[in-house]
Amino acid sequence: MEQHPWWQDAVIYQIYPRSYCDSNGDGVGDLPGILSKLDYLQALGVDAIWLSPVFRSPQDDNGYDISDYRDIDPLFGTMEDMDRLIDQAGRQGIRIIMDLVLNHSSDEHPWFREARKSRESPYHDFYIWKDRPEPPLRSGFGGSAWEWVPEVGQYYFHHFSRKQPDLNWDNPALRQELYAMIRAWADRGIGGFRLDVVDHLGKEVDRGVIADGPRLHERLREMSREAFQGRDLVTVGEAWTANTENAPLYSAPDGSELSMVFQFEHLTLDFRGGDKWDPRPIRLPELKAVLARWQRGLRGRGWNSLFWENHDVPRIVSRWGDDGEYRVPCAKMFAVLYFGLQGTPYIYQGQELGMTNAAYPIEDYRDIELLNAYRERRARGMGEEEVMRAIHAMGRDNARTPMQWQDAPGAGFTTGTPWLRINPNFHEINAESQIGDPDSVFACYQRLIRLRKTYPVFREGDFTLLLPEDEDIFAYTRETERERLLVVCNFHGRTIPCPAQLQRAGTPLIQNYPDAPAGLLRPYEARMYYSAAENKED
Ligand code: TEU
Repeated sequence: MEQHPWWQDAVIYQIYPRSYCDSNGDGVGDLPGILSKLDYLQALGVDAIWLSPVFRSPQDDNGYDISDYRDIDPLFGTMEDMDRLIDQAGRQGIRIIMDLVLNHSSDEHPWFREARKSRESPYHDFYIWKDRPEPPLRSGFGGSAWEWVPEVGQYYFHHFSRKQPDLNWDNPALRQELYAMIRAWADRGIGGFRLDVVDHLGKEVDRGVIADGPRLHERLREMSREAFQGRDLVTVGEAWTANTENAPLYSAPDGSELSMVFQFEHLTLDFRGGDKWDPRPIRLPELKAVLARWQRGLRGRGWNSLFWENHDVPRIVSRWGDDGEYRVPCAKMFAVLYFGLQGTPYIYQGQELGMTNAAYPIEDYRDIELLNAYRERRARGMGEEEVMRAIHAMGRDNARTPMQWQDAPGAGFTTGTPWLRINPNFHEINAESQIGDPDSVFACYQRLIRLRKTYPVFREGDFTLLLPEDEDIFAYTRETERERLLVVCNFHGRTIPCPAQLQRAGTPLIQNYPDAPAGLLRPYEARMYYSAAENKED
């Protein structure tokens, strides 16, 4: 069999550290908390943990504003905790992936503190300055993307909050500083990196081009040469603008750029006119078309990241499924659906329990993007109810609520006051009640992870979409010369007929109802069948 990198068989678990497990009662999750959950993660079966940023930070955007790339924020622990985590996780077969925010730093980073003092400072050119606020760009978090600094008589550019000044990637000295920092982490035993807004690194502000700029791929190849190659790392770039044309560059099999990218074509389908705050219902054929295009487009030419959730998007059962009556079968259906695809699956903390979106009054939210969106819309005269509907559908904090470990005060997350309100459904939805229960969402993920490690067809099989126009059924096959996988999912909450071609074809590997009557698919029913050359008749 051909050699393939470890991350093609891997399942990666995302931890949002402030919401995972709080060991010291300050209401914020921390590294010792994560250490205490390694047995849980090992039992789940994941190969790596992607940690959202734990670097030193004023936490304006929950750590996506870094003031020291070479230190751990005291909120999360110490460098010794980090070393212990890398070491202990390694012993349990789990690699640690760190989240590199290289597009911008915090305005409290020493580079920026120097940069804003004088135009003569060698650090001034580490950032992007203009004498006038032009072109008139808008920040992704609302307001102008330009901020005036009287000391230098210039504006600096910030695509995100004003506490997140963009780094000037045209400056070779800056790039070398970043590469040296990455190498230092790799030397500490880090297993890989997630790169925040990686598609912004080739920006040309003068022309108003932020994402997917002309020098992007040249930059990524340089970074790969200088910091990644020869080190057995997994690297995954976050790229909202990735498409099936440029993804083979990002994830070229020769390793010249990154291992893979997070693409968002499927997760932006419901943005009406591109506006995430104005979501619309999706039609299943649209979703199938997008995912099928990615499966075909990257076959042999790149590698897919597979995911429904992360810390920026809603919980999938609440977004496109059912977080009420059919929550459990629905959570399993989404699990089966994406675990059968080609690529590396990511699980966002709590997804393995079928956690749902929170919906709070505005006072209970903390996220800068969410709060800015609320204020902006209210100021524009939009009604309270309409604004809150959008916030409840798309606000980032809805999926950032603390991990639900047990039905106990603080949900087993904290003994103190949680930084963000715990979803009140923790009495019903929590890890303790699911571990050991063969019918739980947790057990479904556990099994899917094991299956991916058992059958090469998950890594290699050729994808074929079945019934592309069907409004309810998402079905596909994955095939090699020796093996065949058939995945059949009812994407909606009503019972429908099951076409003959989708009826039992091989050994059932997994299903989310106790039986599987021919001819019918019940609400959110999911089935996965397997056959191999030897037992084709099975
Ligand atoms: O997100 C990139 C990004 O573009 C987000 O603004 C995203 O569009 C938004 O959350 C969706 O509504 C990354 C991080 O994942 C996010 O948490 C950070 O806030 C952002 O970069 C800035 O670092």
